[in-house]
Amino acid sequence: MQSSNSRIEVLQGDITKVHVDAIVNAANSSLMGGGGVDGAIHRAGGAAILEECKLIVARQGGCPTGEAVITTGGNLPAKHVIHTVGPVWHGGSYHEAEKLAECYQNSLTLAVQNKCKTIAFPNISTGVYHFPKEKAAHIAVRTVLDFLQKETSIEKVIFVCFDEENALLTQQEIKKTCIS
Ligand code: AR6
Repeated sequence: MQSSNSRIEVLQGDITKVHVDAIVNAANSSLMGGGGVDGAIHRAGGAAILEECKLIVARQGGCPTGEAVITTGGNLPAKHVIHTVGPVWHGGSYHEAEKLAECYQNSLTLAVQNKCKTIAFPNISTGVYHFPKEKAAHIAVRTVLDFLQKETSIEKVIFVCFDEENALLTQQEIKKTCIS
């Protein structure tokens, strides 16, 4: 088996352009779209994504913080979109760290269940939800590496960072967190 570290990489750019089995969306509980990466994914992916989100909402009534649901990728190069809801940062005493880790764990679990081997993540919660970027990068890398150690079916996890700061912080975390 390849080491966990060799199965993760960092790209700076737009997640809607990435060719993978699934991209992850930093959504909100309504699953009805929004700004940031959520808006970009719905714009690029087209109406089919929102249609599936509406069916999910009709079935389960939205998506709680930390959980994840999966839809088609519509017109995106990715086959699927995994929508997860990150925590809003309220200072760190409201289980924000645990909830952010759950976003990564539940998204990866859903990817495995849907036979996705390659998956791309944005820096969940680090935009309008104001999770501190360094803390978020630490949680993201640690959680993904832990998951990959136990789960061999995932071949590649790409952190697609929109801004340079997140790209650098994520790279640094990967270098620090050496698991063979
Ligand atoms: N590709 C990759 N990353 C992106 C892109 C993109 N095209 N666009 C933005 N980002 P945010 P949140 C980065 O605010 O903080 C939405 O309105 C961005 O630079 O999109 O989890 C939802 O509907 C940042 O690093 O998500 C929710 O209401 C990261 O994606 C709320 O925002 C996350 O920023 C969720 O807030």
